[in-house]
Amino acid sequence: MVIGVKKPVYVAKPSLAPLREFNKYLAAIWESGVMTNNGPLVQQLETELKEYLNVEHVICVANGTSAIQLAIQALNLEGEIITTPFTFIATANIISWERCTPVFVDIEPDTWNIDADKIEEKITKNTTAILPVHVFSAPCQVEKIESIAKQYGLKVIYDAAHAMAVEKNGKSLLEFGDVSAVSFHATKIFNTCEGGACITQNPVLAERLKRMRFFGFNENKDIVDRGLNAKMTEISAALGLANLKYLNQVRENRKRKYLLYQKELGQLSTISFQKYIFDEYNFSYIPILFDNKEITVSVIKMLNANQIFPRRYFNPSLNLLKIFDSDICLPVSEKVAESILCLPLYDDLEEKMILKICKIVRDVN
Ligand code: T4K
Repeated sequence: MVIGVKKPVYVAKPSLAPLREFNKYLAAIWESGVMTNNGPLVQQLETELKEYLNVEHVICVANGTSAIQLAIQALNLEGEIITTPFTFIATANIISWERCTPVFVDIEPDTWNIDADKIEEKITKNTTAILPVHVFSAPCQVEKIESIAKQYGLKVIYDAAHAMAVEKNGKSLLEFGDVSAVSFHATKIFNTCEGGACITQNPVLAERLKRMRFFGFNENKDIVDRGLNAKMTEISAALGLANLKYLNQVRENRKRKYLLYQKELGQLSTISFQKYIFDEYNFSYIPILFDNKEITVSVIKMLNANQIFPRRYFNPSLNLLKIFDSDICLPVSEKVAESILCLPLYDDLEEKMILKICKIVRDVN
């Protein structure tokens, strides 16, 4: 059955401020000629993000992957890093890229985040850190993870790529851990085209992260540390400044659309939604878990036939990838990864399209 759909509908589409607002910042760049190297717009974005999130230090960087990379370097990590297999490839790849070993721990069956109760059994004398992901913005068990980390003297880096604009216990979720690494990629709820940030409450670590993203230079351009080039450009910062003004609006709008999906699909006995706490979620994705892989594949086929392109975030479970040389079986993650599907969700996705998508999903089930 193909229901009339003209333009392709993708899983994501960037949230963009009105062009004229971006242009105002671009005009300033054209005037000054300052395009990069931690210029005034990057500094302004860091200040505005700090205020928006109510956190101590925001260090804007080139992308979410380099935010994790810098955190690993700044904390001098080596050996084994405990992480989740249910995430985007970037999380485990950057651990391995930094010559550390990702050690996968299975996930909770309802939140799909790392199962904190299974972390301790994977800690060895070589473990230096825990790197959980707040997947689709649902907070991990941050208190439990903090207490394990304290007990064993481990560092904690949160891959908070999805977790912009989420609060837990009245404070930004990004305050937890030694560093939170956020992504501002084009497909994220808040975007700077490519971009990301390290968030930390630790001033010494913040200074190190700033140096390391800039070849190891200090403010006087003395070379005082190791480093790489992970700077955000002024053009990205300009887009961020324009987009930040709309972030609350974008979040509210996505929440409405998410809830419409939930209302339309909630009665289906073959699906479940991620478990989340209403006020601790940013509704930037609409992940649906089907009972089995066969239904997921049939739904994808039928949506594709209607020019609708959902995505299997995150399939496969990363422990199954040969590149990580891990021969363990993680049944919960493998099962979730096999049957998960993220449906389209973005600002100008029309309600009638959501209703169509839900009808197709219901018809297959
Ligand atoms: N940790 C986690 C948990 C992450 O999810 C990610 C990234 C990272 C770390 C790393 O952060 P970054 O280094 O990327 O900042 C997309 C994004 O590229 C990636 O950032 C994101 N997670 C991941 C979940 O989704 P793909 O491979 O699905 O991208 P792509 O190009 O297939 O885009 C998906 C859809 O979005 C397209 O069908 C159309 C739409 N789109 C895409 C782009 C690039 C647009 O409308 N405009 C665009 O410019 O990874």
